[in-house]
Amino acid sequence: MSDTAVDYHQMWADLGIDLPMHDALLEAVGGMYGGTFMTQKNRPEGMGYLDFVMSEVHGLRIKELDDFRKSGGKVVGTYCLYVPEELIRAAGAWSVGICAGAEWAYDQVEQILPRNTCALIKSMMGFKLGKVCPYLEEADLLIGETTCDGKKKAYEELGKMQNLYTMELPQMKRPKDVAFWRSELVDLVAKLEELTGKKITAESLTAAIKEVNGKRRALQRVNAARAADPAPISGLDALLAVQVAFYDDVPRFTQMMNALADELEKRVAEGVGVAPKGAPRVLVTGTPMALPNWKLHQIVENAGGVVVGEEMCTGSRYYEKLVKEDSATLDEMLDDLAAKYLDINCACFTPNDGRIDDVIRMAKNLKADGVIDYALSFCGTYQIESAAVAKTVQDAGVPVLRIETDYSAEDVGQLSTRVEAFLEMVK
Ligand code: BJ8
Repeated sequence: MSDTAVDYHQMWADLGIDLPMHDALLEAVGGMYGGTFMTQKNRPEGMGYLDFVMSEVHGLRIKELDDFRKSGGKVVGTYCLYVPEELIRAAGAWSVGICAGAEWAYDQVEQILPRNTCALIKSMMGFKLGKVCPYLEEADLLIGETTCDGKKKAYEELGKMQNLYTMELPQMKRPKDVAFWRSELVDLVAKLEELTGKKITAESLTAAIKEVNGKRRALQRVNAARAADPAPISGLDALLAVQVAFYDDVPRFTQMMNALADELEKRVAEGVGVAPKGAPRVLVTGTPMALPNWKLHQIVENAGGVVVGEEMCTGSRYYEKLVKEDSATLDEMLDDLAAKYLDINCACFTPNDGRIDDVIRMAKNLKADGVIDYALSFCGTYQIESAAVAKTVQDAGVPVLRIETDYSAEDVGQLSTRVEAFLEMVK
Protein backbone atom coordinates (compact mmCIF):
# COMPACT_ATOMS: atom_id res chain seq x y z
CA MET A 1 0.00 0.00 0.00
CA SER A 2 3.04 2.22 0.33
CA ASP A 3 3.68 4.50 -2.62
CA THR A 4 7.01 5.76 -1.29
CA ALA A 5 10.28 4.95 -3.00
CA VAL A 6 11.42 2.71 -0.15
CA ASP A 7 11.34 -0.99 -0.99
CA TYR A 8 10.55 -3.06 2.10
CA HIS A 9 10.56 -6.46 0.40
CA GLN A 10 13.85 -7.55 1.97
CA MET A 11 12.56 -6.66 5.45
CA TRP A 12 9.37 -8.65 4.82
CA ALA A 13 11.34 -11.58 3.38
CA ASP A 14 13.54 -11.62 6.49
CA LEU A 15 10.37 -11.93 8.58
CA GLY A 16 9.26 -14.97 6.57
CA ILE A 17 6.41 -13.18 4.83
CA ASP A 18 4.93 -14.79 1.70
CA LEU A 19 5.89 -11.97 -0.66
CA PRO A 20 3.57 -12.60 -3.63
CA MET A 21 0.53 -13.07 -1.38
CA HIS A 22 1.54 -10.10 0.73
CA ASP A 23 1.86 -7.89 -2.37
CA ALA A 24 -1.65 -9.00 -3.34
CA LEU A 25 -2.96 -8.15 0.15
CA LEU A 26 -1.38 -4.69 0.16
CA GLU A 27 -2.77 -3.97 -3.26
CA ALA A 28 -6.26 -5.04 -2.22
CA VAL A 29 -6.21 -3.04 1.04
CA GLY A 30 -4.67 -0.03 -0.70
CA GLY A 31 -7.45 -0.06 -3.31
CA MET A 32 -10.07 -0.45 -0.61
CA TYR A 33 -8.60 2.41 1.40
CA GLY A 34 -8.52 4.74 -1.59
CA GLY A 35 -12.11 3.91 -2.54
CA THR A 36 -13.41 4.16 1.02
CA PHE A 37 -11.51 7.04 2.60
CA MET A 38 -10.05 9.26 -0.10
CA THR A 39 -13.42 9.71 -1.82
CA GLN A 40 -14.96 11.32 1.29
CA LYS A 41 -15.76 15.04 1.05
CA ASN A 42 -14.61 17.79 3.39
CA ARG A 43 -12.40 15.64 5.62
CA PRO A 44 -10.49 17.29 8.47
CA GLU A 45 -6.91 18.09 7.49
CA GLY A 46 -5.68 16.16 10.52
CA MET A 47 -6.73 12.95 8.77
CA GLY A 48 -3.65 13.41 6.59
CA TYR A 49 -1.65 11.85 9.40
CA LEU A 50 -3.78 8.69 9.43
CA ASP A 51 -3.68 8.53 5.62
CA PHE A 52 0.12 8.58 5.89
CA VAL A 53 0.14 5.94 8.64
CA MET A 54 -2.07 3.72 6.52
CA SER A 55 0.10 4.24 3.45
CA GLU A 56 2.99 2.91 5.55
CA VAL A 57 1.06 0.35 7.55
CA HIS A 58 3.38 -2.53 6.63
CA GLY A 59 6.32 -0.25 5.81
CA LEU A 60 7.57 2.46 8.11
CA ARG A 61 5.82 1.18 11.25
CA ILE A 62 7.21 -2.32 10.73
CA LYS A 63 10.66 -0.76 10.17
CA GLU A 64 10.27 1.03 13.53
CA LEU A 65 9.37 -2.26 15.23
CA ASP A 66 12.25 -3.97 13.44
CA ASP A 67 14.77 -1.33 14.53
CA PHE A 68 13.43 -1.45 18.09
CA ARG A 69 13.92 -5.22 18.21
CA LYS A 70 17.39 -5.00 16.68
CA SER A 71 18.35 -2.64 19.49
CA GLY A 72 17.20 -5.24 22.04
CA GLY A 73 13.55 -4.24 22.42
CA LYS A 74 10.66 -6.70 22.54
CA VAL A 75 7.32 -6.52 20.77
CA VAL A 76 4.16 -8.00 22.27
CA GLY A 77 1.09 -8.74 20.15
CA THR A 78 -2.41 -8.68 21.64
CA TYR A 79 -5.94 -9.47 20.43
CA CYS A 80 -8.21 -8.14 23.13
CA LEU A 81 -8.88 -5.00 25.18
CA TYR A 82 -8.41 -6.85 28.45
CA VAL A 83 -4.64 -7.16 27.98
CA PRO A 84 -3.18 -4.08 29.70
CA GLU A 85 -0.91 -2.12 27.40
CA GLU A 86 0.36 -0.23 30.46
CA LEU A 87 2.11 -3.34 31.84
CA ILE A 88 3.68 -4.13 28.46
CA ARG A 89 5.09 -0.61 28.17
CA ALA A 90 6.18 -0.52 31.82
CA ALA A 91 8.31 -3.61 31.10
CA GLY A 92 10.01 -1.70 28.28
CA ALA A 93 8.25 -3.58 25.47
CA TRP A 94 5.99 -2.21 22.73
CA SER A 95 2.43 -3.41 22.36
CA VAL A 96 0.73 -3.94 19.01
CA GLY A 97 -2.89 -4.92 18.62
CA ILE A 98 -2.91 -7.52 15.87
CA CYS A 99 -5.70 -6.80 13.42
CA ALA A 100 -7.98 -9.50 12.13
CA GLY A 101 -10.44 -7.66 9.93
CA ALA A 102 -10.17 -9.30 6.49
CA GLU A 103 -10.82 -12.70 4.97
CA TRP A 104 -7.52 -14.40 4.29
CA ALA A 105 -6.40 -18.00 3.64
CA TYR A 106 -9.76 -19.40 4.75
CA ASP A 107 -9.05 -22.62 2.86
CA GLN A 108 -6.11 -23.26 5.19
CA VAL A 109 -7.98 -21.97 8.24
CA GLU A 110 -10.86 -24.36 7.67
CA GLN A 111 -8.48 -27.30 7.85
CA ILE A 112 -7.97 -26.37 11.51
CA LEU A 113 -11.08 -24.48 12.63
CA PRO A 114 -14.75 -25.27 11.92
CA ARG A 115 -16.28 -23.35 9.02
CA ASN A 116 -18.83 -21.84 11.37
CA THR A 117 -16.26 -19.84 13.34
CA CYS A 118 -16.56 -16.03 13.51
CA ALA A 119 -14.75 -13.98 10.87
CA LEU A 120 -12.48 -12.34 13.43
CA ILE A 121 -11.03 -15.65 14.63
CA LYS A 122 -10.75 -17.01 11.10
CA SER A 123 -8.92 -13.86 10.04
CA MET A 124 -6.59 -14.09 13.05
CA MET A 125 -5.61 -17.61 11.98
CA GLY A 126 -5.60 -16.77 8.28
CA PHE A 127 -3.03 -14.01 8.65
CA LYS A 128 -0.74 -16.44 10.48
CA LEU A 129 -1.23 -19.42 8.17
CA GLY A 130 -1.02 -17.24 5.05
CA LYS A 131 2.17 -15.51 6.35
CA VAL A 132 1.00 -12.04 5.36
CA CYS A 133 1.09 -10.09 8.66
CA PRO A 134 4.47 -8.56 9.53
CA TYR A 135 3.10 -7.38 12.91
CA LEU A 136 2.52 -11.00 13.90
CA GLU A 137 5.98 -11.99 12.73
CA GLU A 138 7.57 -9.10 14.65
CA ALA A 139 5.88 -10.22 17.89
CA ASP A 140 8.26 -11.87 20.36
CA LEU A 141 5.24 -12.86 22.42
CA LEU A 142 1.51 -13.03 21.72
CA ILE A 143 -0.91 -12.67 24.62
CA GLY A 144 -4.23 -14.45 24.36
CA GLU A 145 -7.09 -14.43 26.84
CA THR A 146 -9.98 -16.71 27.79
CA THR A 147 -12.80 -14.57 26.50
CA CYS A 148 -15.14 -16.38 24.10
CA ASP A 149 -14.82 -20.12 23.49
CA GLY A 150 -13.76 -19.63 19.87
CA LYS A 151 -10.79 -17.43 20.68
CA LYS A 152 -9.80 -19.47 23.69
CA LYS A 153 -9.55 -22.67 21.63
CA ALA A 154 -8.06 -20.96 18.56
CA TYR A 155 -5.20 -19.67 20.76
CA GLU A 156 -4.28 -23.29 21.44
CA GLU A 157 -3.72 -23.73 17.71
CA LEU A 158 -1.98 -20.38 17.27
CA GLY A 159 0.28 -21.28 20.19
CA LYS A 160 1.58 -24.24 18.21
CA MET A 161 2.93 -21.79 15.64
CA GLN A 162 4.13 -18.90 17.78
CA ASN A 163 5.18 -18.02 21.32
CA LEU A 164 1.83 -17.41 23.02
CA TYR A 165 0.80 -16.83 26.61
CA THR A 166 -2.84 -16.99 27.67
CA MET A 167 -4.35 -14.98 30.52
CA GLU A 168 -7.37 -16.38 32.28
CA LEU A 169 -10.16 -13.81 32.29
CA PRO A 170 -13.04 -14.37 34.71
CA GLN A 171 -16.54 -14.08 33.24
CA MET A 172 -18.23 -12.34 36.14
CA LYS A 173 -17.35 -9.14 37.98
CA ARG A 174 -17.76 -9.98 41.66
CA PRO A 175 -15.07 -8.86 44.15
CA LYS A 176 -13.54 -12.36 44.06
CA ASP A 177 -13.33 -12.14 40.24
CA VAL A 178 -11.54 -8.80 40.47
CA ALA A 179 -9.11 -10.37 42.98
CA PHE A 180 -8.53 -13.29 40.62
CA TRP A 181 -7.96 -10.97 37.67
CA ARG A 182 -5.46 -9.01 39.75
CA SER A 183 -3.57 -12.26 40.37
CA GLU A 184 -3.49 -12.81 36.61
CA LEU A 185 -1.94 -9.35 36.24
CA VAL A 186 0.74 -10.31 38.78
CA ASP A 187 1.55 -13.39 36.67
CA LEU A 188 1.66 -11.24 33.55
CA VAL A 189 4.14 -8.90 35.24
CA ALA A 190 6.45 -11.89 35.83
CA LYS A 191 6.01 -13.08 32.24
CA LEU A 192 6.81 -9.65 30.80
CA GLU A 193 9.82 -9.17 33.08
CA GLU A 194 11.15 -12.54 31.95
CA LEU A 195 10.64 -11.52 28.31
CA THR A 196 12.34 -8.13 28.51
CA GLY A 197 14.77 -8.71 31.38
CA LYS A 198 13.48 -5.46 32.92
CA LYS A 199 11.69 -4.99 36.23
CA ILE A 200 8.35 -3.21 36.25
CA THR A 201 8.72 -0.51 38.89
CA ALA A 202 6.29 2.00 40.40
CA GLU A 203 8.06 4.66 38.32
CA SER A 204 7.89 2.80 35.00
CA LEU A 205 4.26 1.81 35.58
CA THR A 206 3.22 5.34 36.56
CA ALA A 207 4.81 6.67 33.38
CA ALA A 208 3.10 4.00 31.25
CA ILE A 209 -0.30 4.64 32.88
CA LYS A 210 0.00 8.37 32.18
CA GLU A 211 1.13 7.77 28.62
CA VAL A 212 -1.71 5.37 27.75
CA ASN A 213 -4.25 7.58 29.57
CA GLY A 214 -2.96 10.45 27.42
CA LYS A 215 -3.72 8.46 24.28
CA ARG A 216 -7.21 7.60 25.53
CA ARG A 217 -7.88 11.25 26.50
CA ALA A 218 -6.94 12.40 22.99
CA LEU A 219 -9.40 9.89 21.54
CA GLN A 220 -12.05 11.04 24.02
CA ARG A 221 -11.65 14.59 22.66
CA VAL A 222 -11.91 13.42 19.04
CA ASN A 223 -15.04 11.44 19.83
CA ALA A 224 -16.68 14.09 22.01
CA ALA A 225 -16.69 16.41 18.98
CA ARG A 226 -18.96 13.94 17.19
CA ALA A 227 -21.86 15.03 19.41
CA ALA A 228 -22.17 18.16 17.26
CA ASP A 229 -24.65 18.45 14.41
CA PRO A 230 -23.29 18.61 11.76
CA ALA A 231 -20.70 16.01 12.77
CA PRO A 232 -17.20 17.42 12.17
CA ILE A 233 -15.70 14.03 11.25
CA SER A 234 -17.11 10.98 9.52
CA GLY A 235 -17.68 7.72 11.34
CA LEU A 236 -15.22 6.08 8.96
CA ASP A 237 -12.43 8.48 9.93
CA ALA A 238 -13.20 8.28 13.65
CA LEU A 239 -13.24 4.47 13.49
CA LEU A 240 -9.91 4.50 11.68
CA ALA A 241 -8.38 6.61 14.47
CA VAL A 242 -9.22 3.94 17.06
CA GLN A 243 -8.09 1.11 14.78
CA VAL A 244 -4.70 2.80 14.36
CA ALA A 245 -4.44 3.50 18.12
CA PHE A 246 -3.75 -0.19 18.67
CA TYR A 247 -0.42 -0.26 16.90
CA ASP A 248 0.95 3.24 16.32
CA ASP A 249 3.71 4.85 18.37
CA VAL A 250 1.98 6.11 21.53
CA PRO A 251 3.47 9.62 22.05
CA ARG A 252 3.32 10.46 18.33
CA PHE A 253 -0.24 9.19 17.93
CA THR A 254 -1.38 11.10 21.03
CA GLN A 255 0.10 14.33 19.74
CA MET A 256 -1.49 13.91 16.31
CA MET A 257 -4.91 13.01 17.77
CA ASN A 258 -4.82 16.07 20.03
CA ALA A 259 -4.07 18.18 16.94
CA LEU A 260 -7.01 16.51 15.17
CA ALA A 261 -9.23 17.22 18.20
CA ASP A 262 -8.18 20.91 18.13
CA GLU A 263 -9.27 21.05 14.50
CA LEU A 264 -12.57 19.27 15.20
CA GLU A 265 -13.39 21.60 18.09
CA LYS A 266 -12.77 24.56 15.76
CA ARG A 267 -15.01 22.98 13.14
CA VAL A 268 -17.76 22.53 15.71
CA ALA A 269 -17.47 26.19 16.77
CA GLU A 270 -17.75 27.23 13.11
CA GLY A 271 -20.55 24.78 12.29
CA VAL A 272 -18.43 22.88 9.71
CA GLY A 273 -19.41 19.25 9.13
CA VAL A 274 -18.84 16.25 6.90
CA ALA A 275 -22.55 15.61 6.35
CA PRO A 276 -25.39 18.14 6.13
CA LYS A 277 -26.91 19.30 9.41
CA GLY A 278 -29.81 17.00 10.18
CA ALA A 279 -28.33 13.92 8.43
CA PRO A 280 -29.48 10.74 10.23
CA ARG A 281 -27.13 10.01 13.12
CA VAL A 282 -26.29 6.42 13.99
CA LEU A 283 -24.61 4.84 16.99
CA VAL A 284 -23.09 1.43 16.29
CA THR A 285 -22.72 -1.23 19.00
CA GLY A 286 -21.44 -4.79 18.99
CA THR A 287 -18.43 -6.85 17.99
CA PRO A 288 -15.16 -5.05 17.24
CA MET A 289 -14.28 -3.84 13.74
CA ALA A 290 -10.61 -4.70 13.28
CA LEU A 291 -8.59 -3.16 10.43
CA PRO A 292 -9.49 -3.18 7.54
CA ASN A 293 -13.15 -3.84 8.35
CA TRP A 294 -14.95 -0.63 7.32
CA LYS A 295 -17.96 -2.34 5.77
CA LEU A 296 -20.87 -1.15 7.93
CA HIS A 297 -19.64 2.44 8.32
CA GLN A 298 -19.22 2.70 4.58
CA ILE A 299 -22.74 1.41 3.99
CA VAL A 300 -24.29 3.87 6.50
CA GLU A 301 -22.35 6.87 5.22
CA ASN A 302 -22.89 6.02 1.55
CA ALA A 303 -26.61 5.94 2.34
CA GLY A 304 -26.50 9.53 3.63
CA GLY A 305 -26.23 8.80 7.35
CA VAL A 306 -23.37 9.63 9.66
CA VAL A 307 -21.99 7.29 12.31
CA VAL A 308 -21.50 9.38 15.46
CA GLY A 309 -20.20 6.73 17.85
CA GLU A 310 -19.10 3.13 18.35
CA GLU A 311 -19.92 1.26 21.54
CA MET A 312 -17.41 -1.43 20.76
CA CYS A 313 -13.81 -2.43 21.41
CA THR A 314 -12.76 -0.39 18.40
CA GLY A 315 -14.60 2.54 19.96
CA SER A 316 -15.70 3.74 23.38
CA ARG A 317 -14.70 0.56 25.23
CA TYR A 318 -11.14 1.35 24.23
CA TYR A 319 -10.89 5.01 25.21
CA GLU A 320 -13.64 5.85 27.73
CA LYS A 321 -12.20 4.51 30.94
CA LEU A 322 -8.87 5.62 32.40
CA VAL A 323 -6.58 4.11 35.01
CA LYS A 324 -6.13 6.10 38.26
CA GLU A 325 -2.94 8.12 38.10
CA ASP A 326 -2.28 9.03 41.72
CA SER A 327 -1.35 5.69 43.30
CA ALA A 328 2.14 5.48 44.77
CA THR A 329 2.97 1.80 45.04
CA LEU A 330 3.10 -1.03 42.54
CA ASP A 331 0.53 -2.94 44.60
CA GLU A 332 -1.97 -0.08 44.43
CA MET A 333 -1.39 0.34 40.71
CA LEU A 334 -2.15 -3.33 40.10
CA ASP A 335 -5.41 -2.82 42.03
CA ASP A 336 -6.17 0.16 39.78
CA LEU A 337 -5.40 -1.79 36.60
CA ALA A 338 -7.49 -4.79 37.71
CA ALA A 339 -10.44 -2.51 38.51
CA LYS A 340 -10.22 -0.54 35.26
CA TYR A 341 -9.83 -3.52 32.96
CA LEU A 342 -12.54 -5.61 34.56
CA ASP A 343 -14.87 -2.65 34.10
CA ILE A 344 -14.91 -3.19 30.30
CA ASN A 345 -18.34 -4.39 29.21
CA CYS A 346 -17.78 -7.34 26.84
CA ALA A 347 -20.54 -9.81 26.02
CA CYS A 348 -18.27 -12.62 27.26
CA PHE A 349 -19.34 -11.51 30.77
CA THR A 350 -22.50 -12.39 32.62
CA PRO A 351 -24.44 -10.36 33.44
CA ASN A 352 -23.43 -7.57 31.08
CA ASP A 353 -26.08 -4.94 31.72
CA GLY A 354 -23.41 -2.24 31.84
CA ARG A 355 -23.10 -2.47 28.07
CA ILE A 356 -26.79 -1.67 27.56
CA ASP A 357 -26.51 1.29 29.94
CA ASP A 358 -23.51 2.49 27.91
CA VAL A 359 -25.45 2.25 24.64
CA ILE A 360 -28.38 4.26 26.03
CA ARG A 361 -26.08 6.89 27.57
CA MET A 362 -24.06 7.25 24.36
CA ALA A 363 -27.17 7.41 22.16
CA LYS A 364 -28.44 10.27 24.32
CA ASN A 365 -25.14 12.18 24.54
CA LEU A 366 -24.40 11.83 20.83
CA LYS A 367 -28.01 12.62 19.86
CA ALA A 368 -28.24 9.43 17.83
CA ASP A 369 -31.44 8.95 15.81
CA GLY A 370 -30.93 5.19 15.79
CA VAL A 371 -28.68 2.36 16.95
CA ILE A 372 -27.30 -0.42 14.77
CA ASP A 373 -26.47 -3.56 16.70
CA TYR A 374 -23.71 -5.30 14.78
CA ALA A 375 -22.70 -8.93 15.34
CA LEU A 376 -20.38 -11.16 13.39
CA SER A 377 -21.96 -14.45 12.35
CA PHE A 378 -21.18 -17.30 14.75
CA CYS A 379 -20.39 -14.91 17.61
CA GLY A 380 -22.74 -16.46 20.14
CA THR A 381 -22.16 -14.03 22.98
CA TYR A 382 -22.95 -10.85 21.05
CA GLN A 383 -25.73 -12.44 19.01
CA ILE A 384 -27.54 -13.67 22.09
CA GLU A 385 -27.05 -10.35 23.87
CA SER A 386 -28.44 -8.56 20.81
CA ALA A 387 -32.08 -9.28 21.72
CA ALA A 388 -31.76 -7.69 25.17
CA VAL A 389 -29.81 -4.72 23.77
CA ALA A 390 -32.48 -4.10 21.11
CA LYS A 391 -35.40 -4.39 23.53
CA THR A 392 -33.97 -2.12 26.22
CA VAL A 393 -32.72 0.51 23.78
CA GLN A 394 -36.05 0.53 21.92
CA ASP A 395 -37.91 0.81 25.23
CA ALA A 396 -35.76 3.88 25.91
CA GLY A 397 -37.17 5.40 22.70
CA VAL A 398 -34.29 4.81 20.29
CA PRO A 399 -34.95 2.69 17.16
CA VAL A 400 -32.61 -0.28 16.63
CA LEU A 401 -31.55 -2.21 13.55
CA ARG A 402 -29.97 -5.62 14.19
CA ILE A 403 -27.38 -6.78 11.70
CA GLU A 404 -25.48 -10.05 11.44
CA THR A 405 -22.69 -10.20 8.89
CA ASP A 406 -19.09 -11.24 8.17
CA TYR A 407 -16.14 -9.83 6.23
CA SER A 408 -17.32 -10.78 2.75
CA ALA A 409 -18.81 -8.29 0.29
CA GLU A 410 -21.60 -10.69 -0.67
CA ASP A 411 -24.30 -9.14 1.50
CA VAL A 412 -23.42 -5.48 0.90
CA GLY A 413 -26.38 -4.95 -1.43
CA GLN A 414 -28.86 -6.49 0.98
CA LEU A 415 -27.41 -4.65 3.98
CA SER A 416 -27.48 -1.35 2.08
CA THR A 417 -31.20 -1.80 1.41
CA ARG A 418 -31.91 -2.49 5.08
CA VAL A 419 -29.75 0.43 6.27
CA GLU A 420 -31.37 2.84 3.78
CA ALA A 421 -34.84 1.84 5.00
CA PHE A 422 -33.70 2.26 8.62
CA LEU A 423 -32.26 5.74 7.99
CA GLU A 424 -35.47 6.80 6.31
CA MET A 425 -37.50 5.51 9.23
CA VAL A 426 -35.44 7.23 11.98
CA LYS A 427 -35.53 10.70 10.38
S1 BJ8 B 1 -13.22 -7.36 25.03
S2 BJ8 B 1 -15.38 -8.02 22.23
S3 BJ8 B 1 -11.81 -7.74 21.89
S4 BJ8 B 1 -13.27 -10.59 23.53
S5 BJ8 B 1 -16.54 -11.60 17.55
S6 BJ8 B 1 -13.73 -13.44 18.72
S7 BJ8 B 1 -16.29 -12.46 21.03
S8 BJ8 B 1 -16.86 -14.99 18.61
S9 BJ8 B 1 -13.79 -10.10 19.80
FE1 BJ8 B 1 -13.56 -9.25 21.75
FE2 BJ8 B 1 -11.97 -8.77 23.84
FE3 BJ8 B 1 -14.62 -8.91 24.15
FE4 BJ8 B 1 -13.55 -6.86 22.91
FE5 BJ8 B 1 -15.33 -14.23 20.03
FE6 BJ8 B 1 -17.41 -12.90 19.16
FE7 BJ8 B 1 -15.56 -13.61 17.45
FE8 BJ8 B 1 -15.06 -11.74 19.32
